[in-house]
Amino acid sequence: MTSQPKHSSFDALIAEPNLALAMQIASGTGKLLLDRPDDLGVTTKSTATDVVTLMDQAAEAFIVSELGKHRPNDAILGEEGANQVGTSGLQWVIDPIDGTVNYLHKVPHWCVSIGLMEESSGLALAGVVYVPVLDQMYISSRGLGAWVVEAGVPRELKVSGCTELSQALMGTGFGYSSSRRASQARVLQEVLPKVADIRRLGSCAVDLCLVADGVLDGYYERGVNAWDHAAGELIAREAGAVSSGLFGNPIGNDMIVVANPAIHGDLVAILEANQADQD
Ligand code: LIP
Repeated sequence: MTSQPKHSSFDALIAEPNLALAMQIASGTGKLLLDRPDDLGVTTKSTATDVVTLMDQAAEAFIVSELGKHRPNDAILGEEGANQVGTSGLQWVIDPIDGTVNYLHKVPHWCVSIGLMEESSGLALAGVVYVPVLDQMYISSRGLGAWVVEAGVPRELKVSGCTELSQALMGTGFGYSSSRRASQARVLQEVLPKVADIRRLGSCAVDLCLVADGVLDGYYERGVNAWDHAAGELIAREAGAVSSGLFGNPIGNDMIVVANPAIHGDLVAILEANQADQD
């Protein structure tokens, strides 16, 4: 279980070269994605509801090419298949569109997510989550706090002060297979009566940034991948959130629970009591 509340200077944060590069690439990717063709070339991946568009692929190709120009020795892992080995010990973990279903349906909550990890430890070093439709750039670098830049104006991020789970607005998400969704519905049935309300906004990375901003009090989900949470989880922790899996496990595909420190333990307890890390 990790948490690291920090206070930071925005100037020190954006002077960090890896973060500055990630911001520049995320901004360029956002521009590319806002210029939508009429035909998005939709196909499916793991199930009939797991969609991918030509724009996911074009955006990933753009990010990989930009990283290749500026950081040729770093490894890259991307949702749409990028898997490059590096020699620097650093790995970029990218999701060109987190919230592809929202992108397809023109719901604004989709983003470009770019995280930088230390390969040996798996520690997140920097993260950018850019929401192009809302022009919100959420950023963090390890130890330097978390900020959002909205239409050019920076603001430091801080988790909510909610102290009662019964008052908490909780984010979650659902997987793409019916069997996974059935078990997530079972868990939801137990969580929903114990919180103020639930939001399913459709992007893990955006949900994590909303926890960082105190808009959501917490977020949990089973089945998300490294590219979904690499950047957002760092941003949430640097804004004061606590992050963990269940039963003492680290965050991962089985479960991610990220919430303000006052409610994280109670949320974990409900999820553990309902074995939410299993189908
Ligand atoms: C999606 C998430 C969403 C989650 C889905 C999926 P994609 O990512 O961010 O919140 O519930 O299971 O992982 O497929 O849009 O990149």
